[in-house]
Amino acid sequence: MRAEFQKENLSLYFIAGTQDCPAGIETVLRQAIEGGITMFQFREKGPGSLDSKDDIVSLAIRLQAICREAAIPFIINDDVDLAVKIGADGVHVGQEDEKALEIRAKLKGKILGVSVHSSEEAAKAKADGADYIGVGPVYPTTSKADAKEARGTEVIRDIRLAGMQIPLVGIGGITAENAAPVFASGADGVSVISSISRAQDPKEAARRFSAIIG
Ligand code: 3NM
Repeated sequence: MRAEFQKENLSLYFIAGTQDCPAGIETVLRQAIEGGITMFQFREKGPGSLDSKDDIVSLAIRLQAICREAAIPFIINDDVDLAVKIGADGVHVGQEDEKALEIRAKLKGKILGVSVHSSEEAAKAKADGADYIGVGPVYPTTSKADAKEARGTEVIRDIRLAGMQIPLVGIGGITAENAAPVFASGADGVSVISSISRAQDPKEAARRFSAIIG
């Protein structure tokens, strides 16, 4: 699977857990796929998320099936054991999660994404074997309680100015209306939770990004 990962998979990278989807995560994911998302990350975290491990596993399996049918990569946030158990396409971790280097060793042939907040963290993630990095928050977000201060596109530009060519998505507060500067600063894609997951019409919300992605 990892060999098939290309930066184009990052163009419109939808992230969600049950806590982000008032209309129901399976319905929202199907609609987002119809609207053109290119990758999905299951992130069951924070207030309103499921408590039961069994419920999380069975939901992950159902979401994975939806992604498989649509041939888009299915990534799990921060739970390497779950990803290995169900054969997910990859894992995404933050700076506080299990070390990327250790995960890389466990996840041969899978996609590894790492959240970074500076060009130093980006260089480390690349050296540790990340396939892509997420850089944020670009804009203020209400989807992550412990998000850092929004830095606009500054960190993305720093990373590119340092000559780093790793596949990169911007994250945090991104909507179809404010996504263009993220691409202009050198991102290969945008990661989005609420502007799709909480939209009245998630399909239309996803579709609105296509003009910017080109
Ligand atoms: N990580 P929304 S910001 C999961 O800065 C996550 O690393 C961030 O949600 C980071 O699109 C964020 O609703 C939340 O703002 C993104």
